[in-house]
Amino acid sequence: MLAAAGTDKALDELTIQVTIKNMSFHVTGYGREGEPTAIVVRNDDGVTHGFYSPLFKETPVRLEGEGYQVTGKEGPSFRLDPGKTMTLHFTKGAPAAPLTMMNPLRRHVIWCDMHPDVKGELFIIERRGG
Ligand SMILES: [Cu+2]
Repeated sequence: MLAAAGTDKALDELTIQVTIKNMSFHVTGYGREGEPTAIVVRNDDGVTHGFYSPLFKETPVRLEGEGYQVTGKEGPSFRLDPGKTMTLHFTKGAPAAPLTMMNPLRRHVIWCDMHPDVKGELFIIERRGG
């Protein structure tokens, strides 16, 4: 969608929902490069899970909620105890030319750094080659 110059209003934060259940990630929603995006992570399992993505190496993340941050050997990771919810706020890249339907949906892997079999993907609409 194109915004007319001078009439920009506050952009709503896009939300990606991640539920961890039965030792797997269930992901809905997507983010968009240059716009504030929130990943809402809920742990429905009976064990503590980790949440890591290489995305967090290049993009600063603000944590809210009941999770906590740890420093893993591959950069910042997060921990979420059973029954808890946390929100990770970030903006990938910078606002620039408007994105269109032609922009690709790029996948970013996510995984639990405590259980190697628990992994999934996030989707973010990005500029080609960006
Ligand atoms: Cu786990």
